[in-house]
Amino acid sequence: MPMPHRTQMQVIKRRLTGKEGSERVHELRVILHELPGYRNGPYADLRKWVLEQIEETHKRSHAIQRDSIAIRREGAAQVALVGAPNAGKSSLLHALSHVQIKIGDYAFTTLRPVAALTRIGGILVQLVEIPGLISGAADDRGGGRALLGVLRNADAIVYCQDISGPYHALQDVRNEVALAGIDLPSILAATKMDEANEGDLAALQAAIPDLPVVGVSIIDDESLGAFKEAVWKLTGLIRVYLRRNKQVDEEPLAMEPGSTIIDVATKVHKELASNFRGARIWGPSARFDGQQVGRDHLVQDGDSVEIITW
Ligand SMILES: Nc1nc2c(ncn2[C@@H]2O[C@H](COP(=O)(O)OP(=O)(O)OP(=O)(O)O)[C@@H](O)[C@H]2O)c(=O)[nH]1
Ligand SMILES: [Mg+2]
Repeated sequence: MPMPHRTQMQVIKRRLTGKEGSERVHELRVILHELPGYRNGPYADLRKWVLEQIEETHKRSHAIQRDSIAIRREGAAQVALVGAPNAGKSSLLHALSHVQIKIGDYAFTTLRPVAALTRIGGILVQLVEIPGLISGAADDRGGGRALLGVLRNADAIVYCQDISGPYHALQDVRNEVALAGIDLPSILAATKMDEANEGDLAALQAAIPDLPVVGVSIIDDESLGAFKEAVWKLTGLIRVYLRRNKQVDEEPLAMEPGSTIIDVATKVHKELASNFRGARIWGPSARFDGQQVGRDHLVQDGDSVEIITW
């Protein structure tokens, strides 16, 4: 004999307290399964109520998702590609990673942020295309608030501008980013450079003097390489290569700016740091190859380090 339906309702509500989204839907389905399957009467009403709750929970979680889009952070840094529709953001993302993404010769081909990993000098950096930032985005036009929310979490911005296109759309986008109070290290990628005329790049730099401009074309590998290096510089991170048994590791470590030798040792292994006796260094921060340095020596991008232990 099932318990009285009024008590049952209380029990159900208690079971649902604090549960939202898929967790709530799961619990509701379990409840539905447990309820006696009467077609009429209070238990039928209860079943109906549970079914409605499932529906409503779905609706609610979709509404929440529309307002905030989550991009899972991966890699050593997250760099956003931002620009007017059709500027070539997806094309860059595609050229620099293995992501399958729609590319179209029209505005708003991409509707939601898309993330992809690219390897720069052995370190993975996450690129995120932020599409559809239009005038009024900061006031949530075109779902702009959620898009700006993703942008706010990035470490840096690459603005994209079609080298042959008008500049005003980019100015609109920058305006929205400024209105949203987002201020991140930024550069400007002049895209589709294979279609540029002489003087275009200089004209763009003159029109937008506050952002360093780097030209890029997806059909020119050299320009893609230079673009990646510019993205790396933008992250501010430092690549440090370890030397072990006279061999230099192929994969560098990504260190925060201001890191010292002991930070490098700690990143490799806590034990290496606690047994630290000294280090030898090669590269930009070394006065000469193999210079002996102490734990507080500041490393620079491109250094290689041999840690000496007790
Ligand atoms: N010639 C040339 N065309 C390019 C280059 N990069 C992109 N395009 C073209 O520019 C158009 C737009 O490219 P997308 O990558 O879809 O642009 P998007 O900025 O992602 O556009 P939305 O997602 O609509 O905001 C497509 O027709 C691409 O083929 C390039 O380096 N050279
Ligand atoms: Mg796109």
